[in-house]
Amino acid sequence: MNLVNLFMFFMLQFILFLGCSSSIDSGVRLDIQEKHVIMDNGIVQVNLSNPEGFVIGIQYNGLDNLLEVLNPEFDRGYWDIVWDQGGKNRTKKGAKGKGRLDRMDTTNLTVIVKNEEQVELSFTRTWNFSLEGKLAPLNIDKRFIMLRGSSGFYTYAIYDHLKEWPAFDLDNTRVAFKPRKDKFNYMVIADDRQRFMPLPDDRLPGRGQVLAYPEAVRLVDPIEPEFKGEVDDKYEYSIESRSNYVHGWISIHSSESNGIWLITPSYEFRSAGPLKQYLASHAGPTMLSVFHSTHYSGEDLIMKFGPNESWKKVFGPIFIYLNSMSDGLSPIRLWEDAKHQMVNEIERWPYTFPASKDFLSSAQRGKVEGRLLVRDRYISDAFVPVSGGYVGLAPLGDVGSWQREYKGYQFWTITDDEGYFSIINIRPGDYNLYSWVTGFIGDYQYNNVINITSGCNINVGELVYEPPRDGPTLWEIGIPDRTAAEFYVPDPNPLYVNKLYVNHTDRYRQYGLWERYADLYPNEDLVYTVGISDYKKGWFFAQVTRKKDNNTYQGTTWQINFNLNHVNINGTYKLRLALASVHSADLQIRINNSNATSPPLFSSGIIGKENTIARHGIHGFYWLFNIDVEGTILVKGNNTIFLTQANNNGPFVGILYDYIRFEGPPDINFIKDQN
Ligand SMILES: *[C@@H]1O[C@H](CO)[C@@H](O)[C@H](O)[C@H]1NC(C)=O
Ligand SMILES: *[C@@H]1O[C@H](CO)[C@@H](O)[C@H](O)[C@H]1NC(C)=O
Ligand SMILES: *[C@@H]1O[C@H](CO)[C@@H](O)[C@H](O)[C@H]1NC(C)=O
Ligand SMILES: *[C@@H]1O[C@H](CO)[C@@H](O)[C@H](O)[C@H]1NC(C)=O
Ligand SMILES: *[C@@H]1O[C@H](CO)[C@@H](O)[C@H](O)[C@H]1NC(C)=O
Ligand SMILES: *[C@@H]1O[C@H](CO)[C@@H](O)[C@H](O)[C@H]1NC(C)=O
Ligand SMILES: *[C@@H]1O[C@H](CO)[C@@H](O)[C@H](O)[C@H]1NC(C)=O
Ligand SMILES: *[C@@H]1O[C@H](CO)[C@@H](O)[C@H](O)[C@H]1NC(C)=O
Ligand SMILES: *[C@@H]1O[C@H](CO)[C@@H](O)[C@H](O)[C@H]1NC(C)=O
Ligand SMILES: *[C@@H]1O[C@H](CO)[C@@H](O)[C@H](O)[C@H]1NC(C)=O
Ligand SMILES: *[C@@H]1O[C@H](CO)[C@@H](O)[C@H](O)[C@H]1NC(C)=O
Ligand SMILES: CC(=O)N[C@H]1CO[C@H](CO)[C@@H](O)[C@@H]1O
Repeated sequence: MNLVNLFMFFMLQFILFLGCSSSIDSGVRLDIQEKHVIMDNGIVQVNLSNPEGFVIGIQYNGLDNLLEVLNPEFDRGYWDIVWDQGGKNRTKKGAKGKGRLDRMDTTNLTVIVKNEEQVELSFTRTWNFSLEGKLAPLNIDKRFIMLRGSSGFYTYAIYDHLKEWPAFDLDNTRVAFKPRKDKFNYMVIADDRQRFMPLPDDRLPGRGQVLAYPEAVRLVDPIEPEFKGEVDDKYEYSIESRSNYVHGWISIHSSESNGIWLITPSYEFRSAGPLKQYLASHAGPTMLSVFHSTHYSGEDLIMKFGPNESWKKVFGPIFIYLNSMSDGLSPIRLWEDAKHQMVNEIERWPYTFPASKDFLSSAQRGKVEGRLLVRDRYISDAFVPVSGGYVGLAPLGDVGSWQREYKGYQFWTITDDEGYFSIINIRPGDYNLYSWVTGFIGDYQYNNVINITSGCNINVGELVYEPPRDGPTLWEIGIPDRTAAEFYVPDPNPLYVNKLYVNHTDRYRQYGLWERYADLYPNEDLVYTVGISDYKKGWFFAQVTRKKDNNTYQGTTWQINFNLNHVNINGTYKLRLALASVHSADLQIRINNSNATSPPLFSSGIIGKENTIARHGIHGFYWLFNIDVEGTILVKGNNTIFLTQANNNGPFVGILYDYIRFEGPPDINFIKDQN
């Protein structure tokens, strides 16, 4: 770095610093009016409606309001739930029924903390039986916190369902912010996922043309001509929980830039573990912190509460962070600054300042540590330390149940190079310990229940994961990594491009790839020959239906050809099918039998409601099928496995494979040699 660059660097740091806290530090002030309440620390001023608890204004850096002033006050910054009555009383059936949207407007404001260092407000509403069928049977407590010298504010909420209250379903819950569209034009959700965004107006009839579903719009006459011809679809911007710590918007105009960011320092309160995908930011401009949803999952993730079931959960706190720059240089530095702030917030987790007794401090939480080894005897007899494996505590359940779990909290970490892990800040309670390891199939679960108490430090010692395995690998297709990303992902139809994902590692996020299968395989289905085909090119990432001219769809049958030099007719072979996602798929497997109406060796029945294909996901839920193949149906020489996806009900039906393995019969000599 030469001197000029060094000087520029310090100038930028200085300007950023100025932008964040240039005002006089006068502590936090609170001004309660009849219809609204203002929290103000001299840096940020937040205006909330009283008593509904909507964020109606964020004043910052000389801007009167960062939120969309054209929207009604309830549609700028708010918590919401989508819910329905439980069991037979549900009015909208299934994942397609949207439930009822409730913006969680509250009826009572209480000042919890008020001093120069901190203000904490509580907006509550209390349920009783006179509200049955009208409001979700929940007591709601929405909190807003402002700290001295802080360039932003926090929000969290406590949902409480009492035991004697009626059954109900909770489909979705989140916090939403709508920054103003005349300012915020550049969206950042990751280092390699950021772009100038179209306006909401561009999506309207005349400017936008709705594609296969309303969320996907082709921009035919956008206000900014540079977006013409692109597809805008919020699902192209979803993020896995494990990567969803900060995202937001920058206003890039002339010399002045502001950033507004959602920082989520922990995903302990989000449903369904590290791999669950959530919406984040998208055209609007919209900025969401989603805690629970059915996206990429379906009905299994409708939260269901039965009669006589009590439940209480704390969502958040999350931090709404604001930053600014006035030097006219690269505004992308606001993203770098937001990431620094994210690191600060993660380091301070669990926060010390929230006043609710339901949010637990670090001292009230416990710790689990140990070491994870993997042993797959047909690869190596050794106990191999797992590097980069996910280890987590989640409520009690079966193997792999964490991916469908939503009522409790989950605490995950990643093993180091030697396999050691340490999970800190776990809320007291009973948990199972779960894990999965990239490169190996299946799920690990520790035998014992782990009882976390305040201040506990439990060492579970060395845990050994022995993945499902009966015999040596005869052949395999793909990588066991719970995604279909390693397979062939086609280029999009030139009519449906999002320029962000051209030449991008996430090329699967393009719209309409499901139609590319029929372009590549107009009549004959995919045939894969072991030893000759390359799965990176020869295995289409999704087994989708094929559209015919008359707007009907066909199921498809893929073939895997493989050669056996000898067959043990007395032995049992094993076909392992790991799936990365399914949607209304009916998978039938036949071996050396091309008659698609004859009884299959294996049939899944119709499974999955994940809607991953339409949502441009590369995975949904993880599925593993282990199928016995008797040696008597195999032949020396060429054999064929027929994979039929029989359901032809529309374009979004199908299967994303993760990994396929064919194992020989257990090798007696092999086992003897090893022991
Ligand atoms: C807060 O919002 C209300 C309603 O829009 C408005 O009347 C009031 O002036 C705002 N207060 C401040 C300090 O911006
Ligand atoms: C509002 O909250 C305060 C403090 O908790 C309580 O005294 C008051 O009764 C509540 N009012 C209503 C209408 O619930
Ligand atoms: C039940 O809730 C309604 C609406 O908030 C309220 O008007 C009513 O007073 C409540 N009834 C009781 C018994 O608390
Ligand atoms: C359905 O609603 C009725 C009337 O409110 C109630 O008595 C019944 O318990 C509810 N059933 C379920 C399954 O929640
Ligand atoms: C709910 O609790 C009541 C009272 O304890 C009991 O009579 C009823 O059977 C319970 N219902 C269910 C579905 O457990
Ligand atoms: C876990 O510990 C708590 C507190 O000591 C206790 O109440 C609970 O019964 C324990 N659970 C189990 C399964 O041991
Ligand atoms: C994509 O990458 C190729 C090869 O690196 C390059 O030739 C092409 O111009 C790139 N396309 C775009 C749109 O960036
Ligand atoms: C659609 O066309 C296919 C042949 O491409 C034919 O088998 C099928 O019967 C047709 N379906 C309808 C509903 O016309
Ligand atoms: C299969 O089992 C039969 C009866 O036990 C035996 O006679 C035959 O040798 C076995 N064949 C092979 C290939 O192991
Ligand atoms: C296919 O299997 C069905 C059901 O087993 C049978 O009725 C039919 O004759 C078979 N077709 C052929 C060509 O073998
Ligand atoms: C077996 O399959 C291979 C690869 O597809 C092919 O080259 C060979 O001709 C086949 N042999 C027989 C006997 O069909
Ligand atoms: C013994 C047997 O049925 N072999 C069949 C295995 O599958 C291939 C492909 O359908 C057939 O050609 C073989 O005859």
